[in-house]
Amino acid sequence: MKLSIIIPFHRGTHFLEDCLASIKDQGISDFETVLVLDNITEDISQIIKEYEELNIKIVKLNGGGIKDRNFGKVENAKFLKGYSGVAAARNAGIKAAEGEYIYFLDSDDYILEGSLTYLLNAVEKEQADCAYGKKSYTWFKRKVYLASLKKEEDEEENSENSEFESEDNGSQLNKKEIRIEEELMAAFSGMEEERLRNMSRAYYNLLTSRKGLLGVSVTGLLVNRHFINQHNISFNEKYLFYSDLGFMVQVLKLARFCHKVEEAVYVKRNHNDPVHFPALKQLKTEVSFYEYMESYQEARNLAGDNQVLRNYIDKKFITSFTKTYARNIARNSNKIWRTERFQILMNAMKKLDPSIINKLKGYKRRIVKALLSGNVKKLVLYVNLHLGYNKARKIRKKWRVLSYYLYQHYFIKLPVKDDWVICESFFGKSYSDSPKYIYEYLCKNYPGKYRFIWVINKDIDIPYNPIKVKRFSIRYSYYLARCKYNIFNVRQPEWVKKREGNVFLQTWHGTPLKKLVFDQEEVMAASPLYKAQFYKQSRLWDYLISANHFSTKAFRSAFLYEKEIIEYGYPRNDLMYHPDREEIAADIKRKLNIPEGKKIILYAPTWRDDEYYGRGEYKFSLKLNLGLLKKELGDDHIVLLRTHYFIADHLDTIGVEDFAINVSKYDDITELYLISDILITDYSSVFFDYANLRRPILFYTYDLDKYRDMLRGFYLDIEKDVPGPLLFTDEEVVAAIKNIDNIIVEYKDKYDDFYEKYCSLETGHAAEMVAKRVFELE
Ligand code: C2G
Repeated sequence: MKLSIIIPFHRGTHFLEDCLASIKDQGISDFETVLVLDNITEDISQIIKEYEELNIKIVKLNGGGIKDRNFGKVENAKFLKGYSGVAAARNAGIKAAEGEYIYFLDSDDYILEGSLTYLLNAVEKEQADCAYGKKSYTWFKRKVYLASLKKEEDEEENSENSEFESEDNGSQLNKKEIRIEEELMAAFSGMEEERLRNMSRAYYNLLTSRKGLLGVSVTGLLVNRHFINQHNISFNEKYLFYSDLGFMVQVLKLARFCHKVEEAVYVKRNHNDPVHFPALKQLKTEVSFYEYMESYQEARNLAGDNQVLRNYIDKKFITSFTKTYARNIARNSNKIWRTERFQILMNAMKKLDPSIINKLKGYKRRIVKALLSGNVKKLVLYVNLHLGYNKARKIRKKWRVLSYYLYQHYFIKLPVKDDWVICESFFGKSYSDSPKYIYEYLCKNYPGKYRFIWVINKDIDIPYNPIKVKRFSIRYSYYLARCKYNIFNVRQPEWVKKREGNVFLQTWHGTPLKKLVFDQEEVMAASPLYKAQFYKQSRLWDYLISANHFSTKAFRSAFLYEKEIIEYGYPRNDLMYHPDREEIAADIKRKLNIPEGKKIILYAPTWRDDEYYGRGEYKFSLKLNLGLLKKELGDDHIVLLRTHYFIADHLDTIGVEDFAINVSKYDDITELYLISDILITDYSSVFFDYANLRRPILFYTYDLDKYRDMLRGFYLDIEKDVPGPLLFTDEEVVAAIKNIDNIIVEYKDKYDDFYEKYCSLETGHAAEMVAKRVFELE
């Protein structure tokens, strides 16, 4: 047999499925998949059956490894219970393997098409002992990642400048690689140039990863099994984190040749849910420092007389010290860093070749010298100066850093004001949503009782004359620190602390159709830390509002929220039940210069996770043909275009100015609902709110399959449960509007059921009920 793919598996069947699917797509035949089960709790029988053709060989671990080690205090201890560890799993995998070659793949990662063939061809052709591919990092599941690669490819192809832009960087050596090549050239004099270049790239990849020694990994490595057995190379099972290092050092030291194959891509998938599926590196134990030091010393010994390898390992150690450990010595409140751990680091540093230390410059040199001379005070001083200087540089570049700095060091020490209330809606982008309605209720009914601060980034008038501050300004962090009450409808910044006496009211901003946070597998344009951050931030909320039982249930699972959720309906929906809503609507129409006697269609689509410029800035291209709509409906209709607040693109209404009005900048969408006769949306939560008016709703879902299956997943069966038709073309939209009276009749029963389920808690007094509850008013 040609190949054994070794996969250690502990938990996360959704990861495993992607991993196996990627093997299936390799188009190879003479291989086996050695799946090593390490104390699993999930049922995988169905998956095994489905991937029978992968020739799966199950190996069950029975103890040993790190199973009985004491890791001190561990944040996620439950994940270590009964776990033998990846080192034991890989050793067992090697033992069971029968292939000529071994490939290391982790159950939470996957590989791109053809990777194994490229690697196998390369080792055979070059008679190498091992081969190594490229690594790609993502937090997307496979389907989404492949689609995003395809999109990139298409865009590159379509781009006019592509021939100028797409210089192949893969084949060009960067500065670091050139230096490594030179070093190797000296070490392995006599080796053929081409081979040397490849060898150097393998060293580069395996030993110079950004992530320090922890980043040294066997994943993506194809290695000859006889070579492994002949040299007795194995993983040291006592390590939880650093077992790859020793293994890799032995392979590199003993391999006649290690081939680098650019075409073989190993996709390392970042975990975005450390609460349920932490990656190994997301487990924090008290022993990781000691394990690091031990495995580092062991790796040095294993490198033996191979000076080049040893130098790499030492340089990595210096980086770990200058980047992480020195900082811990200066800033960590645990004294152990300045005593015992300082000593251990000092002793290790003393063993280093002075020529490496002499090459260091500036800050790094100063702190390494301070360590060597055993001077803790000096080291702490240098680190603090360095960090202070960096902070000052950041402040010069970004005011928000200063604002945060003042918050953390000064404002937070001032007393909390019991009658101060800070309100914010959609990151200060508008005066709107539930915070607005709760605020207005309080101002009107309790004049003078509270002092209000509104976070608003633009210059607009707000009734009752609150103090206005811009988000992230210094005044913002001042008030944030001092207000007792905090009302907001999206998450607060991560650095906000909850002070004694603080009351945080999270109103949220919609009944969810699209799956949220922990119910969502991928969080595309957001940071991979999104779920972890969300979890931390939502722990600080005291009250969360929900408009219906359905939302309450969804928030519980999506936010892992256990505190009370108040189900009073949405304050922002009160307006639709206001006794004077007719007059209010007439005023809004006048304000917007809307001609009398025309039917108003509000088009309010949502954003797409995969179309973005940067964080929080999304693209939107209008798929509604305004020219056609104007031609067919223009005599008695007008359209209000309303993009989501994340959308950065401006909609083009040139040529249809008298028919389409862009109301994307209008603050409060509830006021727009009130004046509209028909709503067209897609997957936005706006229809849950609009249904309060019992007016017709159309769904222009031109990209339904992509949105539902690939990007988000829905809580509802959109094809069955929504109170209006799904439309896929402009013609269907036009026809539906012309036929709106029949649609109303057709959807009447469905609409009634929908209203009952999602709107029946609304009384028009949600703001009052929420305010009384949260502010403990009579
Ligand atoms: N919104 C708007 N204009 C749009 C779309 C949305 O003003 N064209 C506002 C509405 O108040 C809506 C809210 O933004 O209720 C949330 O918009 P969604 O499109 O639902 O998207 P998202 O911001 O992802 O909200 O649980 C809430 C949602 O599922 C998440």
